[in-house]
Amino acid sequence: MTFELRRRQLVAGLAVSLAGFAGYQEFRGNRISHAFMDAGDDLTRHAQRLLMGSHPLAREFTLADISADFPTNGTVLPKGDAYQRMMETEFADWALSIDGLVERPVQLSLATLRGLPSRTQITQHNCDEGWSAIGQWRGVELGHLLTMTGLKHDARYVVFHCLDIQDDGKLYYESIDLFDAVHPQTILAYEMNGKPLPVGHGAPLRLRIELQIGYKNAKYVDRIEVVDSLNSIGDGRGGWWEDFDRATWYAGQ
Ligand SMILES: Nc1nc2c(c(=O)[nH]1)N[C@H]1C(S)=C(S)[C@@H](COP(=O)(O)O)O[C@H]1N2
Ligand SMILES: [Mo]
Repeated sequence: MTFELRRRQLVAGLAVSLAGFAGYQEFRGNRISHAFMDAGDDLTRHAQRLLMGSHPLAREFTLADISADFPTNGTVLPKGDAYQRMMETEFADWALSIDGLVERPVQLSLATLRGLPSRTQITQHNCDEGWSAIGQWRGVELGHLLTMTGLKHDARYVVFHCLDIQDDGKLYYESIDLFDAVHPQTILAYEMNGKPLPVGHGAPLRLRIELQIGYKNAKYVDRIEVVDSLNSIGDGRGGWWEDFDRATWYAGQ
């Protein structure tokens, strides 16, 4: 039996034994239907959290491993004049807002973000539609930004609001818990493969969350909101894909 198989069995076993406690914790205050839909998802996550303890890193690659052709997926050009104008001015008037349950809300220009300490990582992106690609990302650690703003005591989730409207007329968004928010490879990237982040890949700023799959990596992020519950964001399932297609909220890989 491979290590991976044994690990999966252990996780599954733990998930069952945690059902009473973790289930209660997670589902208090959530809608019942969501609780049932996401039960397996949440239990796996709780079990993984217990097993991990600290912060394992996603595998990082070398420059030679970078994919010659990294596909784009989902939105590749946000609709509307506002984004068009931002492109023309190279996002000079764009700013990232960080608000919600933070002590010091901020607005950060692209120049300011570029001036902050940065992290560069070469990682593999896995889209659940069945493709993977390796790219190099440079950006600011979300943990660094949240240290700047401070967190209020009831802060629990971080929501990434994006500026692209999907075909159902709703804005793309995603969310993660604080555990993933302070993971060292969770960055807001403004550079890909050594160049400014291309429009197709989410310019001027996108989330890279390397322990989760494709759709969690929100592109075109212009607002980060810290909340205590996801119930009142969108349809309450934690992300556009989660609302639209019942994708799992915790997409750890
Ligand atoms: N704002 C926004 N973020 C998004 C999407 C999107 O349509 N809009 N698509 C998601 C999906 S399904 C994937 S696989 C990745 C694709 O990122 P890429 O275009 O850089 O390959 O972005 C994710 N983030
Ligand atoms: Mo995806």
